[in-house]
Amino acid sequence: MKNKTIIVSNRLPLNVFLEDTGEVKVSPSVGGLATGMKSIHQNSESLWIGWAGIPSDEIDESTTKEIKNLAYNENCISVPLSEEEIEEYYFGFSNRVLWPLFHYFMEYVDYDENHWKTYKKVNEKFAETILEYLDDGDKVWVHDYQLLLVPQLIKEKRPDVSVGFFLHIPFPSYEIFRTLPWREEILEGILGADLIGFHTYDYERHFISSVSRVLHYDTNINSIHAGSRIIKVDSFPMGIDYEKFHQEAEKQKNKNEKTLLKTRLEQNRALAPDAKFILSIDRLDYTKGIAKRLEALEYFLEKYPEYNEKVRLIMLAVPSRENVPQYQQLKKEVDELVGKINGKFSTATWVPVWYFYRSLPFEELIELYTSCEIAFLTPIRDGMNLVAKEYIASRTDQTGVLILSEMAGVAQEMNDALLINPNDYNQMAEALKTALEMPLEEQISRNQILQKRIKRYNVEKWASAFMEALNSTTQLKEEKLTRFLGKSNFEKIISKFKASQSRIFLLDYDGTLTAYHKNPEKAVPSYELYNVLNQLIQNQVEIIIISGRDRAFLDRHFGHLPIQLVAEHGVWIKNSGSKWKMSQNLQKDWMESIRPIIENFVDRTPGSFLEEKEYSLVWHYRKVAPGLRDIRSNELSNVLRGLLANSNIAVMQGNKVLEVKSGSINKGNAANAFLTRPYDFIFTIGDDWTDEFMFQQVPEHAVSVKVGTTETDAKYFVENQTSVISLLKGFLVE
Ligand code: GDG
Repeated sequence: MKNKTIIVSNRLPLNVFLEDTGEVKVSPSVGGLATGMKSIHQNSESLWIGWAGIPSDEIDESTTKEIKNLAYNENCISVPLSEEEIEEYYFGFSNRVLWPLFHYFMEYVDYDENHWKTYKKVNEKFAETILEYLDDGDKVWVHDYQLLLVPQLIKEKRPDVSVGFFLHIPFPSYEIFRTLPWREEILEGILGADLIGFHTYDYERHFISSVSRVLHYDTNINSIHAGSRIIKVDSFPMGIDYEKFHQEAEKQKNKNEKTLLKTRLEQNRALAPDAKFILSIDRLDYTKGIAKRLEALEYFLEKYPEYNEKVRLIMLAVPSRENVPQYQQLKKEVDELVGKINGKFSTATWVPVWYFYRSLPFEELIELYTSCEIAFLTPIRDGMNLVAKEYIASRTDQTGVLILSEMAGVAQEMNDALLINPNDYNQMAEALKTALEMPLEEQISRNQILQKRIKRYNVEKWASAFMEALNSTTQLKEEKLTRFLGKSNFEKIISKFKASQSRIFLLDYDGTLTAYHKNPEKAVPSYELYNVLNQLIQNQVEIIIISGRDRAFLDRHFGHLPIQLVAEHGVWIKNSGSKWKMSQNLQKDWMESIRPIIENFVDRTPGSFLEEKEYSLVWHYRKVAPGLRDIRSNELSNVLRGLLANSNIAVMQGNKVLEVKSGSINKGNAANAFLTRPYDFIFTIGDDWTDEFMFQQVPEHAVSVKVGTTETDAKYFVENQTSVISLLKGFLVE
């Protein structure tokens, strides 16, 4: 059987109707997501998991079964949810916490511990259903803010499965996100995915910043290192089914029979042929800026009275989330504003706002798109805003002006629209005037550019780009798997170890034999570590600890053992029972001039400090705020490299440290100093950039192991520091 893709969203792409007779009717819905996924449905087997839209306690068992069967015919699996679950998971946590918070409406957020519990429970329910239908080799693509915990719930049970997650709404900045009481769980939930997609780079950036600040994971431009896993983060601006909109608009041009809406629109046009229609379409949602849009229109009509009777706002507000108090309040506010504006400006032959509070069939939606000379879309925040793309796609003659909020994700792709700040009435009023007066040639030239992009990067491209990116994370994983030092790779190594006569282990200390600690003095060896080192020694293993630490620290913790020590990356060497020796003649005079530069960075960078070793200076910046961390470490590294360009002093970037020291000193040279005898088993392990010198310089037959999953010259890798001791113990098994 072909591998399948499991698509998961809160709602199934189905309309389920219960007839008065009790008969159930199911028809596929034609929303943007369903269209986008069509190609994935067709190219591979696919299953869609979600709620069918009817609370399970409102229907009897046989109806539930019937819905299930009918949904299955459409390749859909329905997750039954009770009225209470919908109330608390969907209207509660999703739409009274996540939706307002992620759209920066903090004052609307209503935390309720029970709603959170139900959110978790429903996410678990979704995950259980997915796991039930999941076969080896399947991929899972989870959608949107109602299901943030699902990726992790899948990954925990099935780490082998590739999971993608796409967020359709904005991801807010860290300063907003950090206020969420369950911020860690939410982030960990999303991070169960191998690929996380957003509409824009800004949302991606905000997400990565929250992960690094809340969870302290290492992050890169578009990847996150969470323990052993590398998670890809990227932006995929969602497109529309361009041809569907364009063709319907084209079809309507040549059609004789008209809908009532179209007839009325034309009659109005005939009454005032030079008046223009301004379109506004959204779900009635406080994020869409509907009230401010009306106020901007009022301001415009006052400021430019010559446009009275020359414009009409046709406003379609689709009922949405009527159970949530803020939506009821907004409905009232909009009703009142429309009444106020119409009352204030209407004449015997003209009403400035035509207001529809309902949803329209697709055909009429297109009629609105094609009949209105201007689209006035002014969300306060919007993940993307597909209406903007649909309006442009429907303008077959390429006329029309799009006024668009710069706060909508779509604005980043639509520079040729008139971009406005939805909080600036004056700018919005001026944009209306510009739009009303814009020459046709300019409208056409702007729309040509817009159409070209929307046509090319349509919803199918969006879905396939996401799936391709998810597939490439899978390939990456497979490639990595061959170098992972798991059971099978270790078996090969241990047989060589057992057969060997002379054995040497070159071990890094921080991040390898012990975990990092905010205070380096507290990163001390555990009892377990001493134990395993002692046993290795008894097994005729020669042990060398090669560290960046100073002599005193290594003496304090390892001086009593019959092992050899290397301090300061190779400046000092100590054979067991002897004194410390310098590995070569080193200069110190450069330190005088470099010290004040680093001290200056310490003063300017809270959380950083300078460690002075005998022959090196180390700037530690682990505790510096992420973001500032990268800026300052790059800056200092550039300054120092510039100053030291013609000397043999090198600047080395370690794990959250910058070390300045003699260029000929590195762990590779230090390791080689011990490899004078022909050892038949050489083992070396380290976690850091500085350990790469060892991996590069040890002989070909050596077993080199990197701790962590970043790029390395080592032959193998283990997931993290916690697996190192058990790896070493593996050599002790008889
Ligand atoms: C979320 C994010 C993001 C509207 N009225 C009617 C109707 N519609 C259709 C439109 C459009 C869709 O609904 C609305 O999509 P938007 O993107 O504008 O907004 P949200 O519903 O808030 O969607 C948003 C989106 O997810 C996708 O990721 O862009 O930012 O908030 O397709 O055509 N369709 C019909 N009758 C109507 O009356 N038939």
